[in-house]
Amino acid sequence: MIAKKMEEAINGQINKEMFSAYLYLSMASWAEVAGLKGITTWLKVQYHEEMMHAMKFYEYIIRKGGTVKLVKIETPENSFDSALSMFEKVLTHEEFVTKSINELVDLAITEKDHASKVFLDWYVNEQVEEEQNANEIIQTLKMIGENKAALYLYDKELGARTLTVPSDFSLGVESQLGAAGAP
Ligand code: OFO
Repeated sequence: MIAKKMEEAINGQINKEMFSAYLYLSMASWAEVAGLKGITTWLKVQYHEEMMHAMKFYEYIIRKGGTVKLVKIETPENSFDSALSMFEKVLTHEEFVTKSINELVDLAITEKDHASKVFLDWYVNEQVEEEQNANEIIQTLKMIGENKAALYLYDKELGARTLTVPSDFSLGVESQLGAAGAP
């Protein structure tokens, strides 16, 4: 059984992960209209990753005999000044998510909920990667500056990102991730 406090906190995190998916899909639509095809692909992959993050939490609550409670998702921003300012917002958002994951870990520790602590470790590691990805893209976009040819090439490079998580979660994300060999 999962403690009520932890169940509530994880339900809150499901909403944050789904908002992340919503935000990245919104950013993808802006990039698509701006002609940044590679960045669009990168963000759509990120959208799917965020849905996977939400579904991992969903399945954890169910496995622990808890109740999933979905609430309204906030409206994401849909207009950005440039690719650089958009990725700066990605980083700010991921820092916010990291803080939220850390708070869940703190709760697991104070509640002596070892199962949740072990489960949350996956997200702690994932957040290191999320922030690193955003940071690297920001650094590169800063170097590119106003150089349109360089932006064209970098956009192509970002478009090589492929989806390594399932987009159909109906069979349960853990089993599909196992089959796909993903973390
Ligand atoms: Fe779920 O890691 Fe990004 O938000």
